[in-house]
Amino acid sequence: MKPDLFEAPDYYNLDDLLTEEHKLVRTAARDWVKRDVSPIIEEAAQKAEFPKEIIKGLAEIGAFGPYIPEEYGGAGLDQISYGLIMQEIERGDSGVRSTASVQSSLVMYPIYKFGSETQRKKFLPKLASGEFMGCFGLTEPDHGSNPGGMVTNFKDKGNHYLLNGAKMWISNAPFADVAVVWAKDESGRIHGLLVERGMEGFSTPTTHNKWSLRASATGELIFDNVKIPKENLLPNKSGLGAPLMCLDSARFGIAWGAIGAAMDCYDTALRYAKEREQFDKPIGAFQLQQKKLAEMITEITKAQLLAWRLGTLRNEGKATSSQISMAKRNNVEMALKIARESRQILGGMGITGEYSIMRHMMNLESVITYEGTHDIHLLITGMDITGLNAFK
Ligand code: TGC
Ligand code: FAD
Repeated sequence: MKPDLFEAPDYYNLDDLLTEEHKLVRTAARDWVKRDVSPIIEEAAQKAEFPKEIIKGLAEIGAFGPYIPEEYGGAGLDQISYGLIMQEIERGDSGVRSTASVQSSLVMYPIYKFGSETQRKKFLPKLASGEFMGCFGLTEPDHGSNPGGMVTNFKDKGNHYLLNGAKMWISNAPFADVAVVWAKDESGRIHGLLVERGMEGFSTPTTHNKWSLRASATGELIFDNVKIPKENLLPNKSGLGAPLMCLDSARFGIAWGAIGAAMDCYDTALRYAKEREQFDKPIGAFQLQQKKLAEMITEITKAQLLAWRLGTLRNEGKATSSQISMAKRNNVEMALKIARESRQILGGMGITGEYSIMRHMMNLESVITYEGTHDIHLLITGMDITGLNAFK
């Protein structure tokens, strides 16, 4: 793979909207990605292996629990810092950002928000340092967009719960030490359970043959009469709203992360267009290529503004779920379109692993599907503006 020459575009001087702390956090993440991710990520993706050696670095840049309070090992940062970290990581690879999203928003967040003090103290510091890795089991083979229909369930056996069922498409599952699993009790109410590796009847087979997110490990979670200690139930919230609150936080991170992937594609294509000559001049001198590049930077700038504003709303506790859906949907589609256009600017070179673009493009096919598909987010916006529910 070519050396990482990335220079971040900032067409509207959005850096002026950031604090010194935001910039420091971003610089640390950006430098780490250049030093520790870019040199190894293409080979990891080609081999379809999660590069475990980056876990320590992810913890050091604050990517595990950026907004979780420091007393639990988190970085105690605001939402814009969280977004900037996700942006920088996904600039390197969406699969690496997935690992961080899951650990932070889908594992640490529910333990922090819905867990007991004992659960927080037991798990959060270890998750923040990367000593423990976590995963989040909501999706099932027959219940993806409609998680409320889940069939995974647990029964109260007096001194423990008995868990049965299966989850699929679970990021980090193959190596996770703890899984936050959503399952129905005997009355059909959804609860979160902490399922630990080594519990009898619990297995995590790896999902193979992915053409997308190849550097992220995906797997299933199988529960065959797993005895769950009662203290492993998250006590402070039940119902589908609990996992959906986690998804709000992760979707916010994706809205920022996708900008990173888009920036990397644009920056690569811009450099290539200025260097590559055909018909005795740089291809960037042709109006058709300029149109592509000019539209890309326009869309990136709009996405940056959307993400920044959403971050300020999140900091004030005012962002709605449908605002988050709009940003996730818009920014991921924007990134995917930019990846496809950038790929064309590189001609044949664009399909090789010499450049990051094709990897970003394939990764983004998962990003536009997980955490709520492109269609689902559109319907969430539709429901919000019309007051009419298309899901029921
Ligand atoms: P509905 O009846 O509308 O709602 C059920 C309850 O939840 C409340 N609620 C929310 N609460 C918090 N945040 C939100 N965003 C919420 N949305 C709804 C709602 O008020 C209600 O509460 P209550 O008290 O009345 O019970 O639910 P529904 O069954 O009609 O479904 C709505 C729908 C379709 C929007 C929802 O199911 C959905 O978002 N589906 C998409 C599923 C999804 O995103 N799955 C993601 C799986 S995890 C993943 O992909 C991780 S990838 C990680 C990585 O690698 O980065
Ligand atoms: P389906 O729900 O079957 O959807 C298929 C198609 O139908 C889509 O185009 C969808 O938009 C459309 N559709 C569905 N319902 C409607 C409707 N009402 N109106 C119109 N169109 C509709 N899940 C987890 O729980 N944890 C994880 O860590 C996780 N990681 C993932 C990692 C990867 C790489 C992938 C690919 C997925 C991951 N997921 C995870 C699962 C992901 O959230 C689901 O794939 C996603 O929610 C869609 O569910 P589905 O694949 O079952 O598609």
